[in-house]
Amino acid sequence: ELQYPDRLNAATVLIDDAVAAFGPDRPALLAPDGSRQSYGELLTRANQVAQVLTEDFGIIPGNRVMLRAPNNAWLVACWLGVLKAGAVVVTTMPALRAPEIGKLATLTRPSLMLCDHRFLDDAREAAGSAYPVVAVGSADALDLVARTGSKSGEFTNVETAADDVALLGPTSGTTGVPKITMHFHRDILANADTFARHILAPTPDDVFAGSPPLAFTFGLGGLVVFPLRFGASTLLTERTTPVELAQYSHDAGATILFTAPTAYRAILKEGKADLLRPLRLAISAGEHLPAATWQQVHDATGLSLIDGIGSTELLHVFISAAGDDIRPGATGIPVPGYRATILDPEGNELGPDESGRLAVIGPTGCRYLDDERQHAYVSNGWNVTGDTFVRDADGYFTYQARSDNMIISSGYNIGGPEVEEAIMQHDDVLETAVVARPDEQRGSVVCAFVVLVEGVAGSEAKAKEIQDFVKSVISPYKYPRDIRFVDELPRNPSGKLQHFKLREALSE
Ligand code: 3SK
Repeated sequence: ELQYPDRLNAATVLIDDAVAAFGPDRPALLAPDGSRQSYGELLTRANQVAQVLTEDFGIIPGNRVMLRAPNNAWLVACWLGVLKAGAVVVTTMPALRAPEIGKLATLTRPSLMLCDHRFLDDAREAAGSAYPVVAVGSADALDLVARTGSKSGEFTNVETAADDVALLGPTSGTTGVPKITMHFHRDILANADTFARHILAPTPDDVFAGSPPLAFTFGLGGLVVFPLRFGASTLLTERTTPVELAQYSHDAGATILFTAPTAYRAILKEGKADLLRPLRLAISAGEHLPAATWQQVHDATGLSLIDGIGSTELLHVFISAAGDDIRPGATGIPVPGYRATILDPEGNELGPDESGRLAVIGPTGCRYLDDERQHAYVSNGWNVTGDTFVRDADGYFTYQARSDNMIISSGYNIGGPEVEEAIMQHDDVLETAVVARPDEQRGSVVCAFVVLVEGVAGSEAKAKEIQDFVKSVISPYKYPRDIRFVDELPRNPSGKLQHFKLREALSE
């Protein structure tokens, strides 16, 4: 069981205590251009941000501060500075447009926003006169960077309670209707002390790297909280392609990489597997990892991808496996500190090999801000996810589908991801998403949206070829009767596929 003191400020542990434990000169933040910031420099900058917030803007404990920036050193300093001041971080993706930011502001009521100067237009439009928006990195005198320059860098952190709220993390999940998750100071450390400690076992010599935005708790954990908790370094890259990410990680000497299965596939398809070889660990999450992708990465690099499922509701990964415990195709077993089970629609626990809703209990469980959907998500203490899983007799959990993506066709239950996995094995396919298309005769039919690799054209003959291929890989009744070639698939700002948009497109 995790034990934290009653008075706990996560920023004190992650930066002030880290400087004391690992020394001010250790590299903390790396950039692709080779520049670096030490733990001591990051502490000074975070203190200066806390001074600006409290002295210039009157931020008091409990106030909410929205952050909007790509993954860079300023965003980390702002994130720590807000926590130091006892205020609450509200994360927002840089990709959001004014109406989306406005929706989040209505739900979270920020007192201030710190926004990268390249994203100011939408931020200011959304804020109107409701709260100030302070630019980060524009050469004007009111800019955060200029303001911090006049501060001493000395700050006494607010002694928050371990279960004071530290973070409001919006999640649109895959449905598009935002919910705001609340996380305490102790939650922020808990994922480092469960998933990171037990599965990754980082040391100060590790260099973390990855693609997820820090506004997504997958990125916040993997690229900020875990490295700082263990005195390691982290490479922060603003928008990159998967191959650029692999190149920068390679050049920076990264040892632990966090990204999604799609990115691993893209790196392999571009013939850049060599760049991944020096890694100590490669983590795949944010999306289902097909066994075929695991195998391709293993064959090309020798790496055994660590799969993981997490959620914004539980902050980070709660089922995973490492080393000899990895079983390709299965996500893994509950991370120490978490329990998981499978529930039927009435909430009864199911036995081995029965598929149902994945439910989880652990130290970081879900609290939505002021949202009726809390009652549906947390039931009898279980966090009931939106995913269908099956658990085998050894306790391994294997993904079946999003619970809203089980396709019932002529009485057969077909998991969309199983069909996606089969289609993905076709050499000409870059990406696919499979959904149910309503059908009078069969109830539903399997419909696949397919992105082909560059240079291959979609045609009836290509569709037939893919259908025949799928029939040779999985039970023929599961093949996609309807194949539609598209240029890209809809994804939410954290990169998750939005199957619901494809279903909507089919019903239009
Ligand atoms: O699996 C996910 O989508 C996830 C969500 C939030 C944090 C971490 C992860 C892996």
